[in-house]
Amino acid sequence: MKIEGITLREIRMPLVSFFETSFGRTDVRRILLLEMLVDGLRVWSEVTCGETPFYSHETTDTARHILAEFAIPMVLGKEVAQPADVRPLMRLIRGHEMARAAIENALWDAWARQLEQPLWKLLGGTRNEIPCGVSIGIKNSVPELLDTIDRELASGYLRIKVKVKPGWDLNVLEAIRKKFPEVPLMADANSAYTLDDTAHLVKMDEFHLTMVEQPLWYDDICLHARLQAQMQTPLCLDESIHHARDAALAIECKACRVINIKLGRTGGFSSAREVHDVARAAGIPVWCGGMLESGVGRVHNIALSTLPGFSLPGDVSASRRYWREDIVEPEVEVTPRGTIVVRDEPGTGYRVKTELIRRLTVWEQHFGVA
Ligand code: OSB
Ligand code: MG
Repeated sequence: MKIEGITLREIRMPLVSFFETSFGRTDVRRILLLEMLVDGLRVWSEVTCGETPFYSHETTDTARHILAEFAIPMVLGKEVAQPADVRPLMRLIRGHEMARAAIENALWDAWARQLEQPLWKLLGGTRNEIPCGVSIGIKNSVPELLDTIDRELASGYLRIKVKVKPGWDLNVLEAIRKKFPEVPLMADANSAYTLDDTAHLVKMDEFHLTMVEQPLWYDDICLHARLQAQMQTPLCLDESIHHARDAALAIECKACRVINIKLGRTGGFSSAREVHDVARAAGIPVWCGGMLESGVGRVHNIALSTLPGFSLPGDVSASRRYWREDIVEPEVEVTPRGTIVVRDEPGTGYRVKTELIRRLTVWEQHFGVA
């Protein structure tokens, strides 16, 4: 496969409603898309970073810088036999997994289309229908949150994740449990607590949550083990897992009992699959996290979620939860049983709406053959 050209584009897409976490609120997404020309075939991927360096160090602007100045020059004009072979070409880049992931993930789609096979099957996927949950942000009031949960459950979603932070946690979980005693429920803190909050966090045990996600520091693995030893509720790591060796360390020191795998945060399909394999060998269930992706990133998340270890509902939900109009067709839909049926067509199985993307584009930059 020869990488003949790459185009970077930033598109702006307003969310249907704001999304708030312990680190802030997002109303409009600034999404970086990558279009790659491989052996005459055009394929797309999404850089899944946020606008701010509050979830990870990567932002829309740093990803553009790293891709344009470093990653793209390392791969442009190069030939690779398989998508994973692009990783050593970029090995000098430390961190910036989301930027590098966009290059590898585009190649996966190209490879699958060349082989006329569905991407999910090439990855080793074993399920053709994936279970879906929703991630619900911090709202202006508890009644507003309860109404949102009601609506999402009516749409069929199989588990509810709510965002928590000091001041929006035990009170909120208590209100949810009063109205929805049995719903599979979890809480994501995005690193809003420290070990000094242990006694407070242990109180979450009474709400029989399926897990608490990343309560402590974004860059910590093993101090989470001290909290896990005090809590009955399983801990799940998100922010701090970038590679298979992070997963191995977390499992070895008993820092978590579940792992959230994000395709961008782990650096692309091959690294995400390595994290999956380590977790699976240790009997640790995984699920696919989301980054408020457009359809381009979302359909890659669907393919990843077909691997056998993804036994828990992920944050991969329908296009309409985020966008008035998504940039892929068909749009991603969730069945009344709370699942996404995986498409059995070459590549991702979705087409990219290039005309709509052109209208949403705020800048573009071409490298090699345009
Ligand atoms: O921590 O999982 C997270 C969104 C942006 C940044 C971090 C996270 C999230 C979500 C939303 O929880 C998941 C989604 O619906 O895409
Ligand atoms: Mg998270």
